[in-house]
Amino acid sequence: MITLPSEELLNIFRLMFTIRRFEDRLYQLFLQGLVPGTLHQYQGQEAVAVGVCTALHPDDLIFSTHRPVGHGIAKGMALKSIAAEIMGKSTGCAGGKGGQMHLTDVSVGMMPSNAIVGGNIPIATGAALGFKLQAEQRVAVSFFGDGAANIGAFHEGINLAAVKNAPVIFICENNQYAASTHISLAMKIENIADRAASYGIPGIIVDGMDPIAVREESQRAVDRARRGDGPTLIEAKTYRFMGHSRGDPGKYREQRELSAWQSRDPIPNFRKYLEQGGEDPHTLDSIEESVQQVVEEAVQFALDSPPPHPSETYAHVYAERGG
Ligand SMILES: Cc1ncc(C[n+]2csc(CCOP(=O)(O)OP(=O)(O)O)c2C)c(N)n1
Ligand SMILES: [Mg+2]
Repeated sequence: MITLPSEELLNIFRLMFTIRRFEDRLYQLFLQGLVPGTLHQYQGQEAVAVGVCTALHPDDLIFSTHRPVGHGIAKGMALKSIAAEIMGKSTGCAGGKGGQMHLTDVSVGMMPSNAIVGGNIPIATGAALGFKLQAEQRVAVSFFGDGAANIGAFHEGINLAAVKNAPVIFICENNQYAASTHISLAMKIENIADRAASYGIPGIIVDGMDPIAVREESQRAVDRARRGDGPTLIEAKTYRFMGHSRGDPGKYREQRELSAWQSRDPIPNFRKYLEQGGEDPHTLDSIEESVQQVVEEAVQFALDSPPPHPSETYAHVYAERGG
């Protein structure tokens, strides 16, 4: 088990708590009719985004999915720009025209998230190949779900990364379901990480409810990629506490199953772990309070922002000729 300085442990706690609080607040806003479109929420999976992203440098790139809020926050996106985007406001990261599935801030390494299941796997591989060809010490990370592991792009992207020793880390967040389909109905093997053997790269299984375990395995994979030893496939076993998207009542899963995973909630459990390790509960309380404030400020900013101007409708659709 790695030992991290107290400052880093508190940062992990702060980031996970921020994701949870922000997602819960977005849900309320959705119920108030203030979120156009739908939401794909990340509650339950926070330890994965935070464990991975705290192992990265600011100029490393991450590639996310239709469920990108946790990844964006963990990589350092400003909550204001996420809140405004999700509420369709002109101050959002995509000018309010992308919505919840299209979050980006290239300045912090959050590449535009991609709602095509499995779509970012070859793209992250391409970015990593670019780093290698330009002899840059950066790495790329592709986040995707268990459902994406059955898409053709998974095979093509990982195989190419493997043969080219590209500095990329593939993070499969196995939350057991692709929409309403349980993983056992979609594949005959239990562990997606086993597929790494067929590409000749390491395949690692990690407890996706434990941020330190995720951090440790991610660090190993990042170090390996930076050394020039190629990609790793990490399968994080996790669970989403909410439905697939906001219209999903989740009738395909048993309350018993949900409760069992909720008892492994990474946030209260990590708080307990920190307190047992001697962290002052008042410090943790004040982190929670300050996060709450930052979330409210972001929401207020989004509420106060104007929608995109109609004259912007066709802006950013085509590149300028010669531009
Ligand atoms: C290529 C493609 N097929 C289908 C969809 C519709 N779709 C959106 S999310 C999703 C399920 C994805 O499951 P998984 O990869 O496990 O990610 P999770 O939602 O569990 O995070 C589907 C089928 C899509 N966006 N892209
Ligand atoms: Mg899934």
